[in-house]
Amino acid sequence: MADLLNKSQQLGTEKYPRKSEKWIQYGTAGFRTKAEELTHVLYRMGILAAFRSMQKNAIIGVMITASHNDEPDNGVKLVDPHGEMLEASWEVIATKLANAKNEDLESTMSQILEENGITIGTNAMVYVGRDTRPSSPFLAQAAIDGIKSVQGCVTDFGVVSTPQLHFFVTCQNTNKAYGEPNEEGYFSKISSAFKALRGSNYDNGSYQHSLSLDGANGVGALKMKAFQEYLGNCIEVTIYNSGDGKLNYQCGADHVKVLQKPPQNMPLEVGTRAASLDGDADRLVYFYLDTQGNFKLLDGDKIATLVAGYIKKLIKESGVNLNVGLVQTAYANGSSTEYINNTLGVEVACVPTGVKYLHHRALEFDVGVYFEANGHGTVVFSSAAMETIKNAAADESLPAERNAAAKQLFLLMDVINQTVGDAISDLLLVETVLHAFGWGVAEWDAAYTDLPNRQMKVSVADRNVIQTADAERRCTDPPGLQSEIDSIVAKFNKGRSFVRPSGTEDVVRVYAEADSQANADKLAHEVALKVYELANGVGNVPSLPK
Ligand code: 16G
Ligand code: MG
Repeated sequence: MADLLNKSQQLGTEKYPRKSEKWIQYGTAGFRTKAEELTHVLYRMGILAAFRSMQKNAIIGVMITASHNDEPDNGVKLVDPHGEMLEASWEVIATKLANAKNEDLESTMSQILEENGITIGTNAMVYVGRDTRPSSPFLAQAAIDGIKSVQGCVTDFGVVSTPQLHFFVTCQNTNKAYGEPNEEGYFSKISSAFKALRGSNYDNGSYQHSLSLDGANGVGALKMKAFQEYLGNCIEVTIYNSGDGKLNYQCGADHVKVLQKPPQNMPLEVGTRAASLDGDADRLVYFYLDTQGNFKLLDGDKIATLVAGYIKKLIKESGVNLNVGLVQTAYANGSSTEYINNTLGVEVACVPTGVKYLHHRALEFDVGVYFEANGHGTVVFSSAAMETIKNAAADESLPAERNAAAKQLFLLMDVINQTVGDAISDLLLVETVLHAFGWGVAEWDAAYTDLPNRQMKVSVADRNVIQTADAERRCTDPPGLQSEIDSIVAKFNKGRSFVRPSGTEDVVRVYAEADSQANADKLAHEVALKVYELANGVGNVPSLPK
């Protein structure tokens, strides 16, 4: 073993050395920074994925992507056996391995093996996937070399969306009970359920089976194109920003959500239903121009409420006894939470930002719908719920209406990629619900009106001086900041604001909502100034958003 680790260190030092002392941390979405600073990290994460696979005796995934970030950035995250994010205790181990000095690589590896009771040589199998960034192939090779250096086996899926990789990992680790671990398996599972739900009437009421899609010039555009072969003509998706331009540049779900404006290169006519994916296709937002030509955004909150409402209806109609819960973060628009409580009558939970928190909380419900306002989310069904739905769908002795609703629920489970938020699967889910309700985009939007809101960033000397509690809704440190925020908020009608350190960028984020856009801007600005003052702001003093 010593010999093997020694050779692995040698290859690491020669081919993928750590070139600077710069500290790097496994954050909310793995490691993410300039691609050129990541080669040693990728090699080491290959090693770590193999170790994790040996420990769990299961397939582990390595996804190379920086999601919605610009092209010079890249990143890597590990996918655990059930398709979920890497366990928190291993994030610490990942950070330690990534930052080990070149000459300490071998000893750090030995220590990880020993502390986690891992015997090297046990079969390790790692699935590797990457997004379309120019830096991704080289980084993927570094990861593959890392895996092989400790005798792990690799399946390289090439360019795939993040949720596809999660899907493949889950399929293989469930002995294919969840599906076939390849692209064909993914496309055919989702598309056959989608087509069966749609039937032969592609349009219904105000719903028309065509939409415009902004592919963010990323992997989602490629995969949607390939998907169209399977979907046939039951839905017409016109793809813009389909890969000729720069990844995420002036387009993509993050751009649309944060700037609240349409992507470039997409003609938008009044009433046309349009959607944006992000760079690795795990986020989705919708938008349209209303009859006055105003840009209207339908974000993750709108998707969550639409989907939860539909699932609740089907559960009721089928007569199965299952509870539905909805999980949000502090970023959820206040109007959405009010609508869920007062109109939908669905239990709602709030958790800190980051997919792992939402996913785990959602698993506590029979049927858990989770979405971040930024458009990342999915629906998870407990095994008992899946069994109940399956039985009701197969039970022909049920009254026809109940059985039909159960059959729809059963099919709906296959449209959904339960392993993680998946923009393409979510898009087909939204389209299914709109089709079933006979709704156009305006009817969907009419459920509730978002409170105007604003997000700002503040640069501070050390963002970790901001500590939060209560699912990031309150700030416990630095002392006095929360009471200042409280008194600012109190001046605004329907005001709400919170601050939190970003998990992906070196900034503090400020969120504010109020009764008008001008007030939301003003509230965000006043809070940003307080953060700057009390948390050691650096650089320019925050200015009022334009
Ligand atoms: C990451 C998270 C996303 C979260 C975002 C917040 C995962 C896979 N992704 O992209 O869920 O919304 O970070 O970023 O967990 P921030 O901490 O910079 O605001
Ligand atoms: Mg993403």
